[in-house]
Amino acid sequence: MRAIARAQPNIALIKYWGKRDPIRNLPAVGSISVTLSDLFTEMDVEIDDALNDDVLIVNGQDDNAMLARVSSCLDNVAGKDRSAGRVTSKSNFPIAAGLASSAAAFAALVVAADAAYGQALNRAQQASLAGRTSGSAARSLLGGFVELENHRDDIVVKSLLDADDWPLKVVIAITASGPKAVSSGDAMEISRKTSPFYDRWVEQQAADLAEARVAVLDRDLPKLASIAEHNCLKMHSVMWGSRPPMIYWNSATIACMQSIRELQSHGVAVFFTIDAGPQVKAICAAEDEQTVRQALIATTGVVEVIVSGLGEGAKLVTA
Ligand code: 2P0
Repeated sequence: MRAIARAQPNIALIKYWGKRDPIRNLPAVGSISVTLSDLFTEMDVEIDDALNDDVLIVNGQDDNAMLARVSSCLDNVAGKDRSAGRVTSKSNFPIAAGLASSAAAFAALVVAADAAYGQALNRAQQASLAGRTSGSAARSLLGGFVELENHRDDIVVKSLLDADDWPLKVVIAITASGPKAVSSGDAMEISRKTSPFYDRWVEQQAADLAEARVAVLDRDLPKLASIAEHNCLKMHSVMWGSRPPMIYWNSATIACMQSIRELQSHGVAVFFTIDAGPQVKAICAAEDEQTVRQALIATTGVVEVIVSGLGEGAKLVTA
């Protein structure tokens, strides 16, 4: 009747941007990500027959804005006839700031709800249900390097490499805190409906996925860097070409990209990726972590730097 699960956010190296079916939340494209180890969200789901409606508490406060998505996720796991649940969420990192907090939250929620409501789902079913609420959440069900494949009526997540097989570091430069102006889900739909670059983006994704998949399996950092930066900037070009345009960057975002270019020109194996927010994620070999961290801390406008290794998929903490 009560279960707690923990999940880590994931950072896409080949991005999910766009929905082919907004009702079932099926993505227009596949994606490849790394699951982090040091940032996490814990979801505590307690079934309570005394409650008339679900309750959501996020980091100690009632959260009515997210409640509808949480309830719909619980419905997906346990059916609409289920008892109401009290859901308590805690994260050790800023939420709604482009750090994939919804991915960690809904991955953990599905795993906790599955145990609390006694559904005994397998990992593939959990990933599919997490993806219905938040496309990127499906990837946090697995650890290390994960590919999300688009199948006819569903998504399928696969592990490409475990975290220990290629223990890269992710150095995250926080350039602004606070929630974003346009949610990723809304921004994707604006892109699909208005960006002249959207169709080309979707068309080219299979080739980007193939190139990145080989780079991951070969543990080839320069090759992965080249395709990941290309794919990231292409996604942002789709947003910039939308009406209204969506620009998630600030001046520090660009300064961080320049710092990373500078490191690359000195032979440091590092690359950047940026999601629907102003933060910059630098991915590098473990031995370059300190160099990359110092360069980003010294970059104008960077408020904080968080470093994470790669970690495991979502798991139950207690049942
Ligand atoms: C990604 N993002 O692949 C991309 C890159 C943001 C930029 O997946 O609408 O919050 O809930 O399915 O999962 C963020 O999207 O979107 C995202 P919904 P979600 O990580």
